[in-house]
Amino acid sequence: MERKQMAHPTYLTNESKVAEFEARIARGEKIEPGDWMPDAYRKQLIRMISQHAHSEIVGMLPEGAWITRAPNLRRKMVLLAKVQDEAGHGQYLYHAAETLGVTREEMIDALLAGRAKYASVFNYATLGWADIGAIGWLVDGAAIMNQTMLAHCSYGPYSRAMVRICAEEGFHKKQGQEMIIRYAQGSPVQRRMAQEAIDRWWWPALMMFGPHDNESANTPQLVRWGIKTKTNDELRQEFIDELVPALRALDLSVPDAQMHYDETTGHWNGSEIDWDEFWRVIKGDGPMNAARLSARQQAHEDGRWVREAAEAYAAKMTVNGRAPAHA
Ligand code: FAQ
Repeated sequence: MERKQMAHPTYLTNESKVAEFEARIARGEKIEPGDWMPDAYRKQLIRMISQHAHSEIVGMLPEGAWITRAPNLRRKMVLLAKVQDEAGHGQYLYHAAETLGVTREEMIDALLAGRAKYASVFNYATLGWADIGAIGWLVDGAAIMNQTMLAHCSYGPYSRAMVRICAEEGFHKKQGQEMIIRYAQGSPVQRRMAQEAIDRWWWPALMMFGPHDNESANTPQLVRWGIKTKTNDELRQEFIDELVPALRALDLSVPDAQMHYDETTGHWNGSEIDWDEFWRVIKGDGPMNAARLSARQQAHEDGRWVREAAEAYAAKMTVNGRAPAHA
């Protein structure tokens, strides 16, 4: 389909450009990289997409720790494929952010210097094998809820990346759910493993959706510009309403004694998230923040020779105008 020409005559005032930009969003048109956009829209997208990319990359660490300890070949292959998928998601997202004018080096530097945020959930430890199942079902499940919404966002490259990522995340969630179902129906030890994993990951998964709407500084602008079409609390409630009955059907529980079904609203309601813990983890003081950052710094250092080799190869290509001959 032919896209609308977005070049703006220079006589247009900023307000009229914003009005036209917002009218495009209201008509459901996608904003594409070369199109005019308010600075704040560009900044919000760079912030969100780069944080999202970092989350995919750091998110490989808790699960990656179990690749060598997977209990059988099938589980090992599935886990390897999943972790590899997350690396791919990080790549799509860094590319999507680059279309907005930020460089990959700037984003990676911010992550490695500890200036960039990434999803708080990845600052918790995977203490048992069933945590791999709980991450798939709860963490990927929460990520999908948020990303299904983002697949409809107003920025073309981000929304298209989300379509692809959600298709893969769907399998991630299913493998985790299948694992927990198996263990819930298995031996008493397996049931205990599954319950302990749910207990560990329930609250961090709920925190993934971000602060309550009245504390969420970015939501009004993101909703106004069609980046978010649902709020943090709306998505968190959808997640709770899906997960609580599904876990109860397996005779598993969530670690919240207050969790109950409210007949009048038709929703499951529990107790309040520990917001002090949430902000502490985001500010760098979670159980695994230091370990995650140093693992990424080490990986970057270990990859230095690859970057240098690629640069040397590219420089030689530029000098000769053709690929260097292989000895
Ligand atoms: N963790 O004003 P709001 C995955 C920050 S992908 C850390 O409400 P907003 C795949 C927030 O950035 C998971 N920081 O912010 C996978 C803001 O800080 P800033 C990642 C958080 O943007 C699965 C401040 O708090 N998904 O899991 C968190 O409106 C398994 C105020 O918050 C995405 O990134 C948090 N939980 O809403 C991989 C999706 N919550 O920048 C491996 C895209 C809030 O102003 C294994 N992002 N903050 O200094 C989003 O949808 C949104 O950015 C939210 C936050 C919903 C995360």
